[in-house]
Amino acid sequence: MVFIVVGLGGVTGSEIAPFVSSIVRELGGFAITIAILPFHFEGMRRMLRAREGLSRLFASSDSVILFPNQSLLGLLGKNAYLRDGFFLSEKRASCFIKSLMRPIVGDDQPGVRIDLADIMTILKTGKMGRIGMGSGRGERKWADATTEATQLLGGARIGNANGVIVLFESESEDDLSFSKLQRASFSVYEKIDPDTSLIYSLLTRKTTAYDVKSTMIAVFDVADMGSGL
Ligand SMILES: Nc1nc2c(ncn2[C@@H]2O[C@H](COP(=O)(O)OP(=O)(O)OP(=O)(O)O)[C@@H](O)[C@H]2O)c(=O)[nH]1
Ligand SMILES: [Mg+2]
Repeated sequence: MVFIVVGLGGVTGSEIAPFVSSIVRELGGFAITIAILPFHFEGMRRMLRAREGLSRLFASSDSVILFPNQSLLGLLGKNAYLRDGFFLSEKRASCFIKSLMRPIVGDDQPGVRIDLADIMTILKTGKMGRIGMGSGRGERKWADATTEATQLLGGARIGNANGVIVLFESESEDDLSFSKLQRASFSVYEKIDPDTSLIYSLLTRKTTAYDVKSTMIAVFDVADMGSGL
C-alpha cells in the first residue's frame, strides 16, 4: 500500500502524481492518492486544472481520497494566513494516514483492530473516498460522532456509499464491552444502505479530548462525487 499526497491545481503535481500512481500499480502496489483540492479564492483556473488532474488520478490510482481545502475555511480564523491554511491541510492529510494505520500497527492500544486486507477490500468498492470526522460525549456519543462525520463528507451522501470504514477512538476501555460495541456499530449501520460494506475499528486511548472520536472513510463511485470540492 503506497500513499501519494498531492496538492492539485498547479502543473507539476497534477501531471506527476498520476504518473507516480501508475508506476506503483505497475509494480504491483496498491496506490492510494490523497488529492488536496485548492481553496476557491485561488481561482477557477486552478480548480479546473485540479479537476483534470483528478480525472487522471481516478484512472491511474486504486483509490483517490478527496481533501478539499475549501472545507477547512470554517476551522481557520478570520485573520488566518494562507500558510495556516496549507499547514492545516497538510495536518489533516497526515492525521488521516496515521488514523488509518493505527488500528494495524498501534499494537499497544487495546481495541478492535482491522488489517490492511480489510482496508483494501473496502477501498476497492469504488474509486473515490471522502472523509469525515466527528466527536461525541456522554450518552449519545456514538450517534453524535457518527452523525457529525457523515455531515462532513462534502455533499456526498452516506446512503450512496459502496463501502465505509469507521475508525473510532475512545478514552475508555469500558467501550470494548459487547453492548458498547453494538451501539458503536449500530450508529453507522442505521445510516448506510444494507448493501454497503462496513468495517470499523475501535481503539482506546487515554489522550482523546472527547469521549469518542470518529474518522469515517466513505467510498463512492466517481459519479456520486457530490458537490463541495
Ligand atoms: N498543503 C499545502 N498546499 C499547498 C502548498 N503550496 C501550494 N499548495 C496547494 O497546492 C496547489 C498546487 O500547488 P502549486 O505550487 O500551484 O502546484 P505545483 O504542483 O507545484 O505546480 P507548479 O508550481 O505549477 O509547477 C495550490 O493550488 C495550493 O492549493 C503548501 O506548501 N502546502
Ligand atoms: Mg509549485
